[in-house]
Amino acid sequence: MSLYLGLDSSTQSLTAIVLDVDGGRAQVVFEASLAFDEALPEYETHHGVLRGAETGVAVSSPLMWADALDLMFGKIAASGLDLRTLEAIAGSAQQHGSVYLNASASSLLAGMNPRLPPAQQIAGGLSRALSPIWMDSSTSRECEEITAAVGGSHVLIERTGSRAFERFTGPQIRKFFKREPAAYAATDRIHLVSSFLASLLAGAHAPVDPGDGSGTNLMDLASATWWPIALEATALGLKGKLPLIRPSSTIAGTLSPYWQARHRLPPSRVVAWSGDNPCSLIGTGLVREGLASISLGTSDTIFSLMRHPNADTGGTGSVFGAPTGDYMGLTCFANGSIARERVRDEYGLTWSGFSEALTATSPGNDGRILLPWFDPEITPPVLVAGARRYNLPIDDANGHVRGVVEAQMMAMNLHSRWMGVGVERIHATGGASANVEILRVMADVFGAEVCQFQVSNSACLGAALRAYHADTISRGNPRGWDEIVAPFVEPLIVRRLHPDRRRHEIYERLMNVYSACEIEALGCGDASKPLQ
Ligand code: ADP
Ligand code: XUL
Repeated sequence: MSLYLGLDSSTQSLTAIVLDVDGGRAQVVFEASLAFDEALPEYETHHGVLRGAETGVAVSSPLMWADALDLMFGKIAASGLDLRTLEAIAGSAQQHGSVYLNASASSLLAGMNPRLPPAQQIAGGLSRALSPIWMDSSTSRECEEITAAVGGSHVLIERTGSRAFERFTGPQIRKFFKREPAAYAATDRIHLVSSFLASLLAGAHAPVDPGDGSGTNLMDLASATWWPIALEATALGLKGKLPLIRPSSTIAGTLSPYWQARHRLPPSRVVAWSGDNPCSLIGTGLVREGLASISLGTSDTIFSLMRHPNADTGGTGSVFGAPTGDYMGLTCFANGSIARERVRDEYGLTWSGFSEALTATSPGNDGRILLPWFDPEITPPVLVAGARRYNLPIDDANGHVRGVVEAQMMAMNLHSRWMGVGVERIHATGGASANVEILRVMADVFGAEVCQFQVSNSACLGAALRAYHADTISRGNPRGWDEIVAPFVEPLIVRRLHPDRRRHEIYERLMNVYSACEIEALGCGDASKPLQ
């Protein structure tokens, strides 16, 4: 019996999954989640986020993430599991967010007192109190500056896999460098959320993996190294402040004496952490081409594995490194669960009322269309928030429920075509994948089979599987990804939804109308021509 721990520090919550692996078989023996707003109210976040006075700013507290780890280890230690066989720990984190540390951080990380919680001990190691996160859309100017300095968007896309996106770490670093030069100069190390939390566990600076490094606009995708031209275009002296980039299976260190003593844990291996989407790729079993996953979390994302980094020259989506050593295409939508919740709350519904409204309305929504851009949107880029309605009265609750879900699914379909994946099967994950009625709309819009999983946090499951995989490598007995994922992820499929041909035809026609509405709302062209 060997135990492997996966942690997922997402926008709103921290989740842990422990796998018990016996021979080739694995089962989930522990799963727990804590929501930041409720578990750590002193940080005053709303859905895990703090909004600044400046439009588009979205930040969160790295100290809150550290305290959440402590609370979670407390739960794991009290679970009754025999943790002496906890071999390895890996993690997943919200992508793009950055944590700024000064030169005292190394010694603070290494010398923490196990009698005290982590946050108060590392607070002095921060050179910036709050971390910008992926929901931040305040860096358009920096995106333009970086794009121009590297020689244009096509160059940035070709080298890094993405155009400059407001939420990506490079533009965020540039804004900090310009606005707070003294604090930038006092910064010794800039971590991603993933590498920061791995560093906290290991008690020493941990590397960034290519999956999360590719969400920075700073990494050369082909060589998985920092790209000097992008570093220069972003901020002075940046190279010396970034962690090393190392493969996802790298052992970053051993669980530090702090965590061992504080929660009576063994010296488990700490595996490099990655982003939540690369981890979800593993947790939904996408180690082969030709499948797609849709994650309905705080953000909605659609992604699939790529053997070759076929970047999106149109600039809609991104190519990231995958934990398998391959690549993954991804398109991200900011108005995911938060938009669904907005509609649910606006009309005083519960999730079951939301599902009933979907059942009570017809595919196509009788011509009612909602563009659910309640917050600034990433895809398509909408910097000034504001929902748009077509034939949809404001007091029409059912119309809004179907409107938000249909718009999200049609947008995902239209804006993932650049990946060139003929989607026959979609693996659905994220909190809202628990909702079968939402998955039914997904199946019908895509005309594809949709698989629902028993574990809705595939990022966390993927992290636990990464811990297992890296451990087999470090023991000199490596197991292939197929061998790790196939026997484990497939049995977790609890439901398969098949598309209805007639409904799919309705959506195929409606998608032209929907994309014309997007074009019209964006004011960017002739609405009679559909988006490609
Ligand atoms: P993240 O990991 O990005 O923080 P999760 O994947 O944990 O988010 O998803 C959390 C979200 O799932 C909640 O904000 C909620 O909106 C949504 N959710 C949970 N249950 C349901 C449901 N039955 N129907 C629709 N959405 C749901
Ligand atoms: C992906 C993205 C989001 C975050 C959410 O590019 O910005 O999916 O990773 O945690």
